[in-house]
Amino acid sequence: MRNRTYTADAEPGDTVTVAGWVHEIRDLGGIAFLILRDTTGKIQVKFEKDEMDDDLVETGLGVHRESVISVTGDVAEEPRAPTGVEVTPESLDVIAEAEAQLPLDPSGKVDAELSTRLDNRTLDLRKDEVKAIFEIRAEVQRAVRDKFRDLRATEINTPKIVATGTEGGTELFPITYFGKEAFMNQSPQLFKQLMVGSGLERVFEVGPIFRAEEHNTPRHLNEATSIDFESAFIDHTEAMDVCEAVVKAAYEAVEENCQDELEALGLAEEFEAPSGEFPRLTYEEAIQRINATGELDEQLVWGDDLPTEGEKALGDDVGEHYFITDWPSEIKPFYIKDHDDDETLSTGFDMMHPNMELVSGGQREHRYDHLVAGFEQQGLDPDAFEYYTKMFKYGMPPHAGFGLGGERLIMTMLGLENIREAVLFPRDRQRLSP
Ligand code: ATP
Ligand code: AMO
Repeated sequence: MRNRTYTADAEPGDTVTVAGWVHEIRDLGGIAFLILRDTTGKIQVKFEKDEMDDDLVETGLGVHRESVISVTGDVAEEPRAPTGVEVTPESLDVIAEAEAQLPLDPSGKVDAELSTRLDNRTLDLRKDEVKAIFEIRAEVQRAVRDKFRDLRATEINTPKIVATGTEGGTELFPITYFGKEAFMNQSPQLFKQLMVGSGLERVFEVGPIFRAEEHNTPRHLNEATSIDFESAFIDHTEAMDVCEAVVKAAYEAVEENCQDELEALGLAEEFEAPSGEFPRLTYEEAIQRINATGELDEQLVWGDDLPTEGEKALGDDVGEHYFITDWPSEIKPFYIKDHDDDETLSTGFDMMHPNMELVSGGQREHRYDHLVAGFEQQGLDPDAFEYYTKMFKYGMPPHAGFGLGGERLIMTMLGLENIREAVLFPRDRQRLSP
């Protein structure tokens, strides 16, 4: 529609054609109002029954809620109208009539279960507070990309159909690839590493990862968005600096550019970008602090992974984003480098929101012999990874990086109770469609 005007741009004195959805019809007798909604907002359309064409009034007031219409008419100031202006229609077209019964109520007056909402995402995203999540998600992705670009990183796209897994053998989705076994990629890990040895040196990717997680939790997806970064000639502490800067940039962009969306979510008052440096705790300090909270039935010992309740207890204790560094080597993957002066200690790190883990990263093992030995130690066949390991023989610089869970970032930023709220069409054990 070339001549369409967004409702937010309709100024008093203009003659406009506005198009959108019938949000509400209020018939007061002699006068009636239709509220038309588009992506920019809402506008009131006024019907004065005695003064207007009967057909026009009948069509306008007879149309079902959520039908798509266009209205052409003059815009005038009207203090009693919800947005201070209204349109007096000269013509009205019903472009796509909606059925009278809707599977969910986009006005939000009637609450719907999350599963009903996810089955009807089109209608669900007609609600301001739901649409706001995805406007914010888009702004976060823009801000993250801008930040990486400022840091001279090149955006890459790595394959999602792969021959090998990297993040533990049990969480792969197998597929058939022209008769061969293949998998959906769990992480761009090996590919992003291969690119730091290329002429690009510093890369990032925002893309899907696939994990056959068996458990059904509010913070796991089977298809998630990973925000990955990898750079030559930096160590794990510099990767942490980048990680912190990227997360802060995302918050700051939302604070600066998404006030309407925060308002729609009821967060305008409380939303605050993190300031100050994120504390960096060692794994050893972390387990001591968790044990000191007394929240766990059993005390943690060196070598234990942090259980969810442990992460929660520590998060409550720290009360802000923080890093956990110096993990035991045995619980970090083969591609993470150990400290030079202590083989039992890894350079791997996690970045935590008080409620959950957001990031894993570390300095990588770039020495060919050590890398191959690491595969063997983890029970992986180095031959299957030859496409990766061989590049470490031709000049692989020291490098470090991280993976940040995109949906977890949005979820924790907006205080969403379920990670599925941050995905248009989530994939979980029960949900493969839509
Ligand atoms: P008017 O003379 O301005 O058309 P009115 O006071 O004679 O309005 P009605 O026409 O019956 O009364 O309107 C019914 C209700 O609708 C009243 O409460 C009025 O305040 C409200 N109303 C009238 N016009 C508008 C408008 N353009 N926008 C919002 N509310 C309106
Ligand atoms: P990791 O496996 O810890 O590390 O993943 C990185 C981050 O991705 C998010 N994430 C998930 N989010 C939702 N649902 C899931 N099933 C899911 N799995 C992971 C989390 C997590 O912190 N290759 C390393 C990263 C690196 O070292 O660069 C990796 O994938 O927020």
